[in-house]
Amino acid sequence: MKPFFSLLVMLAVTATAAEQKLNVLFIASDDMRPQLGCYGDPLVKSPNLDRLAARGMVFKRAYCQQALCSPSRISLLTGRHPWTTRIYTIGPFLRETMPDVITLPQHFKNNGWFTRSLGKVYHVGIDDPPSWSIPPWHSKSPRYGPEGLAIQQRLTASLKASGQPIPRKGAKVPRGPAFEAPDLADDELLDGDTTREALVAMRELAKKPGQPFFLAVGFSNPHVPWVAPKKYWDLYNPADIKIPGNRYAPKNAPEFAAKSGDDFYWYSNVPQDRNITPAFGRQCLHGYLAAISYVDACVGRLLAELDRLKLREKTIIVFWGDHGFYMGEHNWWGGKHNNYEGATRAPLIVSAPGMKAAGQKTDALVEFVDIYPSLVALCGLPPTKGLEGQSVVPLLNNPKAPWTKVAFSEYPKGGNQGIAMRTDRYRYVEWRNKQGELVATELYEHATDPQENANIAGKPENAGVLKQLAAQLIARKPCK
Ligand SMILES: [Ca+2]
Repeated sequence: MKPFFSLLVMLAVTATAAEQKLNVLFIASDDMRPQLGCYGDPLVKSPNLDRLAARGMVFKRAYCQQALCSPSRISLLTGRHPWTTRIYTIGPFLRETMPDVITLPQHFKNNGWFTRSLGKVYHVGIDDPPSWSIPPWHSKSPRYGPEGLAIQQRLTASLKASGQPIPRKGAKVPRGPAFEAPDLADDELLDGDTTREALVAMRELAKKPGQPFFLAVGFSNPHVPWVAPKKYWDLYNPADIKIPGNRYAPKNAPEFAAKSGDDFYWYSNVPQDRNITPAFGRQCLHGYLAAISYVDACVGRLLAELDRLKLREKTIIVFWGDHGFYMGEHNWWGGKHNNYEGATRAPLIVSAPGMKAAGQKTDALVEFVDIYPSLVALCGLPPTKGLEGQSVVPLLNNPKAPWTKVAFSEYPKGGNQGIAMRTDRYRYVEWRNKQGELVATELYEHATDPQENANIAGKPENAGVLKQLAAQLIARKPCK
């Protein structure tokens, strides 16, 4: 073949490959448990996420690898469990423990995709510049409406007047109330403004059809404070909102393990004696639901713009929440920070052009580390080393495809390290001290106790199953 002709052939092949490259719209929400219409919740109003579910796959049993923002996100975005990332707290940058890791967006970037981050994708302030083609964008709009801002300003002024420094993290940061219903337009608050900027970004990207993109958009709701424009509060009748019945810790659970975090009690209107009355609890739930509906509306605008720009058939959409959340179950309010079902199970919806099982749901147990290899497979990227998950593409085509995975989550608590393993039937948790000695085990049987109200690890009749689960946990291995 003559060199000129061979160049033409090469250009044609490259052009075809470029046309086939799928975009990724990667949408994160913060502290959103799977309380959505498409997950069977009767009260919440989530029409847009339900529409996404109708053209995608709902993963009914998807688990984060640690129920805390930054460790969960770093695990998902590197495709590695926390036992490999070694990041269990909010603070470390991922390069501190994994200097040469290739993150999910970085792998796309290295293969010619334009990668962008808007809002909370990595934990704010703990980002990873090599992941993105241009620096991450963050809105300057407030999380609070006028009431919350006034309280924050008052607290800040009184600290200044007394000559004290203004703390930037922890319990003493000047905070407003746990919820607020300002009568504002969506875009006057943080998540609406992030959406507005994401629409601008999408329009820019649509002008370059040969340039595939990985656009990550992260929302801060429904993380406390639950601040959503009043119209989202008005979607709910307070009389319909019920607080959970099991407001007690799981029976026979280790005391150090059966706890949530303290951060909810840092907000200005939360009773400092931690006595959350049913009336206050209902207000909190109302706020949480409103915050979910606000995120839902933001997602709806992203999806509508994708349609308007005729990008839907060329774009994979992944929606995920970074971990689960307790709203009064076990008397954990504003609760994550543990190894239980409610803290580790989170929403995951995937819509991919050409998937055969669009509109269906799967019971397969999947982990958030599975997202990275799934997107690699869907976009035909070359393999990258060290991924610990498994592609869910077979499930996108058949929700009952053969699937043998179990889901692991981790949490350090009380000086011990807990590894939870969710199997089809059980949640099994091992707690080991710094010397690696087993100090406690937990076992919950989901067919009879879906709320995990009683640890049955100590029952003699469970000795056999405990032994079997212990062997399975110890034998855990990365998939590849
Ligand atoms: Ca979070």
